[in-house]
Amino acid sequence: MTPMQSVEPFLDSTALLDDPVALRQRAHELGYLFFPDLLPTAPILSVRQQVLDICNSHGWIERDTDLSLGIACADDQVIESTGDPRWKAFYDDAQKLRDFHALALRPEILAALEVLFGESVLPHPRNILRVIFPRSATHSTPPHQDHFYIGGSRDTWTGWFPLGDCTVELGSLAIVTGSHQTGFLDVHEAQGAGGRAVDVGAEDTWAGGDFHCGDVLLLHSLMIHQGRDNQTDRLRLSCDFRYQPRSHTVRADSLVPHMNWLTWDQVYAGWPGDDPVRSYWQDWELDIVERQPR
Ligand SMILES: O=C(O)CCC(=O)C(=O)O
Repeated sequence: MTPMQSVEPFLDSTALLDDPVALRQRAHELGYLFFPDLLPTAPILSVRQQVLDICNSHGWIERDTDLSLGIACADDQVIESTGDPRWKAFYDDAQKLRDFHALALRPEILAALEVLFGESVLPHPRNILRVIFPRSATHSTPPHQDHFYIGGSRDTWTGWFPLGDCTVELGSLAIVTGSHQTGFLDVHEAQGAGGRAVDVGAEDTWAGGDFHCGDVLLLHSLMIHQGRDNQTDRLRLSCDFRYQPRSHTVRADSLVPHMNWLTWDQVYAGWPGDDPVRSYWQDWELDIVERQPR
């Protein structure tokens, strides 16, 4: 984790949800919107339990412990960014969880984004789950801008929230307040999710803190942010969901399952045929562009 000299608490924007002009002004100034308790806890905790069940079936949970605590097995680690085949085996199972994908479509999140965008929302179906092992500090997500990975409209926003309570020690998310105004920055190779980082200034002011289950952080695609080190003995579970105004350009790879290891048919194989969470974007008129070689 890149050291952070000064970390302020997130500013609560809940009161602005009834005031589109003020909400957009806040989003423009800060590059993020924080909504404590935006989501009910029950659907989040249900997904948490389903993910932990999969973690357990892959041998990632310490024996004879309460599964709901997510205590990681003490003598092993599986890290997404290292190319460990055990990560792919786990992730293919997790991507098939219907309730995980349904979380990205929660009406509370879409309503907030509709106020922000002033138009209908395109939730990208490429939903991302992160499971961060303890003792993996060298692989904490480095400072980056999501636009590098998402492309398409710069007015794309990420919804980040943990599956359960997430203290700073468990490794919550931190952001450089206002950094979206610096534009799209050069990247260099780095360890951790994504494998690329941007430089941050030693004097930059960060925002961060503990997350309670149900808190949601929305951040602009140019906002610099990083994962904090997991200093506990537990797995840190979190979601990254992406959203953009529906009339804006979207890159084709934002519409396929994250990592592109599975097809939608494979993801949906065990879901009811008429489930509204399946292929919900297929009949929308979208401006889709192909990814250009870097
Ligand atoms: O959860 C994390 O550690 C960081 C995730 C993130 O920043 C991202 O996927 O863009």
